Amino acid sequence: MKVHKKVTSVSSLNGTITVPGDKSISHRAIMFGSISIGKTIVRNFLLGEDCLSTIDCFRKLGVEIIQKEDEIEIIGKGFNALKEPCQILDVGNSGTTARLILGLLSASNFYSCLVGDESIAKRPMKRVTEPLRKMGATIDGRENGKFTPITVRGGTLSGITYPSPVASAQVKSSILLAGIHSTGTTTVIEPNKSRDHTERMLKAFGGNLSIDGLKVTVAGNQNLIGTEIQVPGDISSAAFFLVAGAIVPNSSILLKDVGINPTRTGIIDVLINMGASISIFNERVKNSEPIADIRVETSSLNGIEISGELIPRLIDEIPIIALLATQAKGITTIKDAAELKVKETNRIDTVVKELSKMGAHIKATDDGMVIYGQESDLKGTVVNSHGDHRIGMMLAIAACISKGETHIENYEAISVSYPMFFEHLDHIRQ
Ligand code: SPQ
Repeated sequence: MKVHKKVTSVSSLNGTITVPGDKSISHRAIMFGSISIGKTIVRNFLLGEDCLSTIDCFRKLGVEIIQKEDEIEIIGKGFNALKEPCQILDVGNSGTTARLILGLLSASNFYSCLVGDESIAKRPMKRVTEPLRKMGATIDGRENGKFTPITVRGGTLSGITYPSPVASAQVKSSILLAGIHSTGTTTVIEPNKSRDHTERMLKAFGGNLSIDGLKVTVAGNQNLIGTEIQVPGDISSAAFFLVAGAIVPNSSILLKDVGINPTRTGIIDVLINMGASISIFNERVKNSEPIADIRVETSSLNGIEISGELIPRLIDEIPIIALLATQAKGITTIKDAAELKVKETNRIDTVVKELSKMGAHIKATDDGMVIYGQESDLKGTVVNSHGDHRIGMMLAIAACISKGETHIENYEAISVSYPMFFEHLDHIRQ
């Protein structure tokens, strides 16, 4: 057997966890700090591999970034001080780094080349290279800019109005980051609302934008000012323990300081709609991002339909929601989620394949999956994350309610977003 992690069933999960900083916000804090003038301090930064790739890329662009554990200091000298990198920019496994940085590189006054790992090489980049070319960017890449490696010859861009075919925060953010360094105004119109951390952070760094429903507009040639950012706990990491608390018998878990931005809280809506015992309290706002403490207890659950505008609000939580649905009474249907096919893995295929190995009754559809809950008990076996952090964590929680031992191959992928995941699980397991 390859290197694997053994996880056995638990009798209950009890205790308090402070999940690590939000991945989306950590990436953006480095990027905004790097293009602003003055010092930026980022506290509770996520030290996951993806966000470390973002730091590495901006260091290669000449930005001074000092790391003291999870506090990051960025000495910003403004967008125009970014330098032509003499090395290739390697985004590792991070789609967010790749797509957002392409917006900035397109408006730069230099040449750059971007690569990533095997998974990144399969992820669609045309969704950003196409609108950036419309703004005037000179971009080349494998299959004419559809995939990495991608090269960019930066230059002067003009603002555009772009109706995005997908509800994607990465597409929206890439165009807005190019837009604030273009001439004229730039507008992105989404089919459904995706996470709005870029919009909130632009304001925190002194930038201007206007939001009208699904339409976001920024003025060109903006100068940003460094600031202090406190990163909230990542609700996408908390989701694994929210589900664990609901499905493991005799459990009660308190999750502290979790980001509850409404563009990310689809998982809470799903838990409530399925009948979970969950309470949200101590609500407050830091750096224009709302946070709260959340308690979840063992619950009796019912299957539901999950579709439409809810999907972008929980897209990264669908693997763990699929596990949740195996423990609910009746059928859960997930629709309108074809975007799952272009994540770190094809998450429709990997979720169905791995949960089926454990005995779940689950079927893939074109744009989601159907889960027949409570049809059989899950059993431990050899499963595989396929190099996808969210699949790895979902399988570890599945192992907690499965008979016997589960062996998770490629579990190391979890360090992309939650390096302390197994320590936190051990801390509350009984
Ligand atoms: O960064 P990456 O690899 O794309 O990470 C994922 C994840 O599961 O952590 C997606 F696979 O999150 C994306 C998310 O799905 C992070 C993100 C962001 O920070 O803007 C937005 C979402 O992607 P998209 O394509 O819908 O914009």
